[in-house]
Amino acid sequence: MTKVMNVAMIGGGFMGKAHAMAYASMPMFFWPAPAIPHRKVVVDVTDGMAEEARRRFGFDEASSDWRAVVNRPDIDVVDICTPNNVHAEIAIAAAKAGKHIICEKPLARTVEEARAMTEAAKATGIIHMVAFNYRRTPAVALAKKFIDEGRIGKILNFRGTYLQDWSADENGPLSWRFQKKIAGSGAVGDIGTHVVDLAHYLVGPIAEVIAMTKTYVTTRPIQQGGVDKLGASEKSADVERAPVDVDDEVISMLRFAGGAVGSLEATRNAWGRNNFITLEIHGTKGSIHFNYERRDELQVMFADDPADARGFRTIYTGPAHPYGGGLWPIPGLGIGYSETKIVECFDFFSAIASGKQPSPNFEDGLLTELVADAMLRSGETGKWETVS
Ligand code: SOE
Repeated sequence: MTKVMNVAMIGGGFMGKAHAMAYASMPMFFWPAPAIPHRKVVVDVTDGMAEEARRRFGFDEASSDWRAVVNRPDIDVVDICTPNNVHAEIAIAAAKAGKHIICEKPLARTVEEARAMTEAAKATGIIHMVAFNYRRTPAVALAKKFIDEGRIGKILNFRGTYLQDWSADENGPLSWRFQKKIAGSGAVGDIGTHVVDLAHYLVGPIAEVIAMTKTYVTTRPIQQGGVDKLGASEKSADVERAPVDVDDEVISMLRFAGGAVGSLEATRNAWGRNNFITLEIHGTKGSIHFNYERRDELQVMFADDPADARGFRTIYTGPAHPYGGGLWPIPGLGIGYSETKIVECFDFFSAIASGKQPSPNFEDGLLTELVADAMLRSGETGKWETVS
């Protein structure tokens, strides 16, 4: 009989929605499931918010006391879907209580916090994972398969972008994502780390970076209410403004430990770009291109194709590709954000069932944090910074 595991989800916002949906759906896609996640308790800031999240996301219980919840003997998994400032405190408490942990990205605000979380997790032998979901897109996993099989040869160059526009309007509110004490950094931590995670997954560790960081919107209207307001909601030109103390953009060059070179750009201020995660990877025997806005597709060029047939081909992911057995039976039916979260959930519970750490785990999250930190340092010094 497939084991039922009780989940305590801390945070009932946008990410809470994505994770709750994945808990409900994962066994419907991947059957037999590695475990059945049971939505036991959801925690939010107030009792009222927690109760609303309970009803909406289908949990048995609601609470506003995460400390009590992570120490409950009937909880198997702690899921951290909060803003970044409480990741470390919750994860360390959950690790000490012996709970398996899935934590939203970025792992932490700083390298110090990420290191403390990693040490706590390793000390108690729990399974731990960071929710960098984009590597769970079947087309990205297919790119990884081609690279691992040597189909595009030795990797020479990686180009990664993550462009959005939800913060381009200067009257968008000063949410926690623009406050260093809560977020740690801006575009670097929020979305640049997704690209770093993809670069680590596909190419290998980044050893050195040089980066420019820039803040375009230096003050924003003070946010009314505590909810994470992404994008268009409640823009206001006539409320008091307060300073933004994080970056709006990062542009970085990369040197990989394995010899490849690369670049990364990330901003949430690029009008017209919604979730524009692009990867282009050149190897000695071919190239790969991926754009998340067309996430069913992987474009691949194999240099050993006959000269008159050379060019990028488009592969629509489906049953023949990674995770295809669990997802939809025909290519092109449509992979979405939800599917990436369902696959992430499957990989997390598979890791618990097998007792083997998944990737990215907290150690991988710490490595990503080290790269982000080097980019932020380089943004100040203007020099190449070693990832250490
Ligand atoms: C905002 O930039 C955000 O919600 C990120 O925090 C997520 O990680 C990304 O997947 C979608 O956009």
